[in-house]
Amino acid sequence: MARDDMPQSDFRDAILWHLAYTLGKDPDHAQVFDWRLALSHAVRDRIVDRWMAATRATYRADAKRVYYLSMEFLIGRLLQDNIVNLQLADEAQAAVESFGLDYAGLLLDEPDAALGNGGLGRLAACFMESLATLGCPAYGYGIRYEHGLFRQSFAEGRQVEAPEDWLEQPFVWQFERPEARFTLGFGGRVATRDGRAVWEPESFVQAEAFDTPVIGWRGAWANTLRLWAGRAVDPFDLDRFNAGDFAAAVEAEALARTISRVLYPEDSTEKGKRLRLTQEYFFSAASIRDILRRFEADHADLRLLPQKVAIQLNDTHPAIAGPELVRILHDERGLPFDEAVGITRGCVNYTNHTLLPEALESWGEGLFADLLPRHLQIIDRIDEADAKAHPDRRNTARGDGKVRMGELSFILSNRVNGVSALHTGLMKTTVFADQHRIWPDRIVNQTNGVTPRRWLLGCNPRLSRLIAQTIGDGWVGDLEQLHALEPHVADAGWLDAFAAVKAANKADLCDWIAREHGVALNPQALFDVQIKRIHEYKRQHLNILEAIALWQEMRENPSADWTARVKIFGGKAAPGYFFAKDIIRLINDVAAVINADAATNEKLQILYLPNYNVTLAERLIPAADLSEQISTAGKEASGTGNMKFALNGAPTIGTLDGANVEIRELVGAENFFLFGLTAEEAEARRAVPDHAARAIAADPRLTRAVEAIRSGTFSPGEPDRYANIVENLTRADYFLVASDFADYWRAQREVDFAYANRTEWTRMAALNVARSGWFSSDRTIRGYMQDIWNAKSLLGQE
Ligand code: CR1
Repeated sequence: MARDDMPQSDFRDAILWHLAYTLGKDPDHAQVFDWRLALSHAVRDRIVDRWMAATRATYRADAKRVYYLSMEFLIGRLLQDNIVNLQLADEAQAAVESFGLDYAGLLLDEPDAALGNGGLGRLAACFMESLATLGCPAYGYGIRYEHGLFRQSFAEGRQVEAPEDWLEQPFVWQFERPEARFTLGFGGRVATRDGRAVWEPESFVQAEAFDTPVIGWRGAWANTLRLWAGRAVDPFDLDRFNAGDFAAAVEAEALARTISRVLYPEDSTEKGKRLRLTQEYFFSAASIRDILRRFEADHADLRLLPQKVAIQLNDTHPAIAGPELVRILHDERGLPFDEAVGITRGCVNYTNHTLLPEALESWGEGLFADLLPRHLQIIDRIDEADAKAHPDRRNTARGDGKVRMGELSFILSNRVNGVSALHTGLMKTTVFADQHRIWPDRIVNQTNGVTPRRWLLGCNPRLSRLIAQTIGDGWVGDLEQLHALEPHVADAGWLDAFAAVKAANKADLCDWIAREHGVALNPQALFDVQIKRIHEYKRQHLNILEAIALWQEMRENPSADWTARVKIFGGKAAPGYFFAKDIIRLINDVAAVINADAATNEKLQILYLPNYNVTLAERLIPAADLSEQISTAGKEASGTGNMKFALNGAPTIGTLDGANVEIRELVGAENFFLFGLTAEEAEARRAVPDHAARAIAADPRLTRAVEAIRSGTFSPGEPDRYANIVENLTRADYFLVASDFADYWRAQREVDFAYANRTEWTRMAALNVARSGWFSSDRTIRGYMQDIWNAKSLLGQE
């Protein structure tokens, strides 16, 4: 094949062509890495035409565009996702195997792009995929972090963080756009000229765009994920270089690049805070300019902006986009201030993802004024006008020397949404009660969802095949069709097939764990999985306490008919969150002791898998029997892992929190293991003096489990290693671990009992699948399009 024979149709040839002409490799010497890149290029070629067609269709229709601004896009690996959405899986596999290569191995060679921390970032990635699937013209805007979330390993049970380097190798899916650059100012002062405010920044940085196409199901539509990278305005100082000061010559570039270097730098220091606010302004301001540039290319009247542009703030991180838009419209384009605010409010919407006070951003006004002096004036003016219009308003965006980003987002938004029914209700009665009273129509609910392409079709091919054999493949684009499985749940043969899928997935997981981690698991055991960020409110420590109590009871009564269990944990703790890191170490210490106990280890094993990420989730979820969703009620805004487990046939043990409530309603109370205080009861319980001590005293199992930690059973030689955890559990216990323990224990024993009747269990698991269709992110995005963005699908017009 010659260079001119760029193959259009034959996939095998396309791979060989890219191997030669894109990568410069001879097939005889190509490594897995080269083949994977060649395959990725061949796949990418099939995306480009559709991507351009979608963009052209959007221009032609002068359609309203959705802009999803998010500090995080936890996209994970893209090769398989793209192959699945283009329906190329069989072709790709055949081609790869024809070269004598292992297809699964090739897919796994891709680094996992961890440009997010957890649920918030992964939601943004699912939303991008659903926006493309639904043909809604949309752009994701974020930061192209050189180092995503840290890589986690354990040393003597403790979390060790190492930089993650996904960009050390070419990222095939991105297109660099050196021509798409904006220069952004920071600091300086605000001057007045001809009665108008003029911001005179002190320093400047450039934002350079990198575009990644996001292709929807069946390749019908593609949108753009545009990530900004920091660049110096003058990257190289030749005079300094010639004077021999080589480091100083590139200092500006190093500083500019710092902005897009890492995700969530530690914000416990002033420097960290400053960088974080710099990142937020950097990507929000670059995005606003890009949005305006695109709008102004075709429209002269800025008052049309709300008809053509919907901006979604994914949490408060991009909240500064609002004041930035006001600033440009008023200071630079000359619109009256109130009109600029009105237009901004017509475009911007805000999703709240948490009620935890420590996660609601606020900035000291000193820092804010130093970095964004003009924006502070604008915020003050808006806030004062609002205060005048509503004299009974209590919560304002300013005051106490702070800029509060939640309040700011609220007052500059057309719609504000929560992410589950319970969470949205709590927003109205707690953090935004004051605002809700004044603007009763602003808060709406959009319960989260997950994309079935990645979280069922891609990650669970066996179950997908069984479903397709049973009800056809319409469910992939219309997940509610899973309901058609329900009648089959009564068919013993079909249930056997369903059970066989789970067993095979578990066997795969066991093989991988044996290979990668040298641990042999009992595949007959119930696989009980808790994977998510480590946080006190998610209560991994409740789970490990239950494991300790169970182990103690098994030792006491080894011949009882225990249901064998493997408890699997995965998750990272924020580097500065010491309590969470203690929990990680405790789980590892407990695992070491329990796994070494020959009296129990056929019935109880504990495994903490390091470096939890999207790829690991894709491995674990299809093999899970039980989904742990045990947060303190009122604290988990929604959860999305909970939906992925249910969809893959793992019933939930959980509290009435976040979207658990809706999962339970849909799958049926009899197919969900409920325990614990409700959000209301939890609030009330906190007011009871000594609630923790009382709960512990009332429960001999809990007393004994806590005592084992206190006395050093899991930290021999260092009994006070977990003094902090013990102290917290027995005294403050804000997250009510002690209060919920007894009921959690009860529910776990119900799980044991239910799992022992395997046919009944399988029925329950299958009903979870059949009734989880509502949790597709396609449903969520339709909701946003209708209730928030007023955006239309352009499918069929490309
Ligand atoms: C919430 O904790 C929710 C995701 C996505 C998280 C989780 O319950 O599913 O958002 N919030 O909505 C968050 O990360 C900063 O806040």
